[in-house]
Amino acid sequence: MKEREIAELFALEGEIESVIPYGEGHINDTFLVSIKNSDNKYILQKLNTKIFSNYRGLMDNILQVTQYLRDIVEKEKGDALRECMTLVPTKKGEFYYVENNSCWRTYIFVSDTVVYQIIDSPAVFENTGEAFGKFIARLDGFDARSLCEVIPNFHNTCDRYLKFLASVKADKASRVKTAEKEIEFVNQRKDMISAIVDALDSNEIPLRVTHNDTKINNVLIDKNTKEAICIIDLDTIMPGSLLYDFGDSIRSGCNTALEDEKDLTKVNFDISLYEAYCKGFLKGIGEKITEKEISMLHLGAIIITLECGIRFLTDYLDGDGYFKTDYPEHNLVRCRTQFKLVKRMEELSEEMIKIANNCRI
Ligand code: ADP
Ligand code: GN1
Ligand code: MG
Repeated sequence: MKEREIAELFALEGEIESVIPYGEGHINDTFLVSIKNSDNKYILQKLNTKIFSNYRGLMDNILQVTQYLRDIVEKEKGDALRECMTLVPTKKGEFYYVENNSCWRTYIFVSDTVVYQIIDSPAVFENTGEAFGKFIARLDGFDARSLCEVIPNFHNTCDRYLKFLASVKADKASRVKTAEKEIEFVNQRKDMISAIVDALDSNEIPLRVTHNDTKINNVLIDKNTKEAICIIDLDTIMPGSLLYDFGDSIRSGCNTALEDEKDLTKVNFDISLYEAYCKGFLKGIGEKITEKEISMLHLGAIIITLECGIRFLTDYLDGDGYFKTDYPEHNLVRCRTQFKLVKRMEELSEEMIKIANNCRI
């Protein structure tokens, strides 16, 4: 069935006008559904079931978490339809539709919002930090054991490194010779790769319910107030470390260029944006963060950026089966931007530590 016919299966209010591709995600297929003579809109998504093979567990996680957050927002007299993702059931009353191993779902579209691919204002980034900090704080009381691990070892940087080494060895797509510098960059950093995994294993930092994909285009910003009102892309919510959540927003938001910018002179790390995000994040999470976590925030940013670069590089070496690509070197280009950011953050790490300390409340 085509996406329009799929959209017809959901309990939408009104008659469908159009269903068009939407967004810039690397994994799922997203469509905007417009309704005739109405401002109502919906987001229809086809999950990538090759990546999310346990899509039933994934949808169950989302249902539980969105319900939990909705209750909190309602208690705080907020506007749950704008501040929480709302799944629309099918006409048969199910929250997703499965056909030929494809899984489709529909959310209410939150209108009058924008997403940023590049952050151009510290105020917006501070608001983004506050929203993600609050997200983790709100889920502090949620029982992590009731969530399934959607992608096992998703942010296990050690495991990502081992998979990378295996891909280098296999050289499936005969691309190793075109990425020697990048491979060397990773190997030079093998000693820092385990820092977060070790801290979790030794209980120095807590395992929490985290988002795990906190890049800047996964938060909706109110067009008028510029507040970060709704956190989206909930597919990877599962137990994890807040250091990765903090770090992934920094990786994407402090980059002065796009993730796939070919001209590396345009790729820089904006430390004033780092400060803005720290301020917002620490305000949003309040007293739920531990001292140890604060002392490791800069490491969260460096390690997730390295991890993301390793993932792009591994996918390049494997022949591009995971991330959507537009041309053969796309993943290598993405990997290079990440490694440039890692290098800049390493140079700035003392300053990053000071900033986090000064921003504590
Ligand atoms: P992906 O997993 O592929 O990144 P997302 O769930 O992040 O997919 O959605 C892709 C884009 O669709 C987002 O960046 C955002 O622009 C838009 N979007 C998703 N959900 C909503 C929503 N409920 N309201 C408004 N826009 C949305
Ligand atoms: C993917 O779906 P999207 O585009 O928000 C990926 C993230 C990466 C990101 C890099 C499930 O996120 O882990 O950090 O690309 N999501 C998954 O841009 O692998
Ligand atoms: Mg997304």
